Amino acid sequence: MLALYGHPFSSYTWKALIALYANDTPFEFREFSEHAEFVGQAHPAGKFPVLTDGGVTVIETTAIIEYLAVHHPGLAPLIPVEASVAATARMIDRVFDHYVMGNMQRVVAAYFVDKDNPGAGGMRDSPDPHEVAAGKAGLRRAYAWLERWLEANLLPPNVSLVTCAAAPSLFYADWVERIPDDCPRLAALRAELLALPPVSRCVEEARPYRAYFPPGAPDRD
Ligand SMILES: N[C@@H](CCC(=O)N[C@@H](CS)C(=O)NCC(=O)O)C(=O)O
Repeated sequence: MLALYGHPFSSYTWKALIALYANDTPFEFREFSEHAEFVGQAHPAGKFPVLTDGGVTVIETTAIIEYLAVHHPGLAPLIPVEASVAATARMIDRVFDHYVMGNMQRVVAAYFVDKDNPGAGGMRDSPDPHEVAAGKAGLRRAYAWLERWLEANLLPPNVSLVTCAAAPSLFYADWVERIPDDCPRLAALRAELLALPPVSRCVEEARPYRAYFPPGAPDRD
């Protein structure tokens, strides 16, 4: 039996959940805080989600999705079958993780006393302005790159690694730095992704926790 250790409001937990929900893969959800020692040992930085499959432990969401595609395949081909499309999916997955999720997390972390250990030191009275500005600038640059890429390229069809990475990163990044009007393709992609059943399920399950979003969750979505 599969088990996923994570939190319903965590963007990277969504990344794994979308893959599991898309294929109706049976699994047990375990709140990471109730298994803090296990998660702390399982990942080199104590990060979640963590997937277990019997005696196998898989960390890092991209690897979790690759693992699910191999060992628990379903109707949604999480990794596109054609090798060149799969290579593109992996490239775009990296772009969303590093430059959208990464910069969104940088802004959020600016609100924590200990940004490397968010759960430990509590919240600052005011966020570190340099970190907020740098994270937002990084997001604007990533948005512009993605808009140009979407103008010239097609995303893999169906729910794939790209969907899993793009949906949570665009969902939360837009809360931190709104996708500007000159990125209409990216804004449309965010709306399309949020309408997908496995993604809207994550949005609804996370709704009760919105008050905890450090920069303040906007009254939409
Ligand atoms: N590269 C990791 C990133 C995971 C990650 O950043 N998880 C966040 C939750 S969304 C986390 O564990 N934060 C708590 C911490 O850093 O202590 C992955 O793809 O799984």
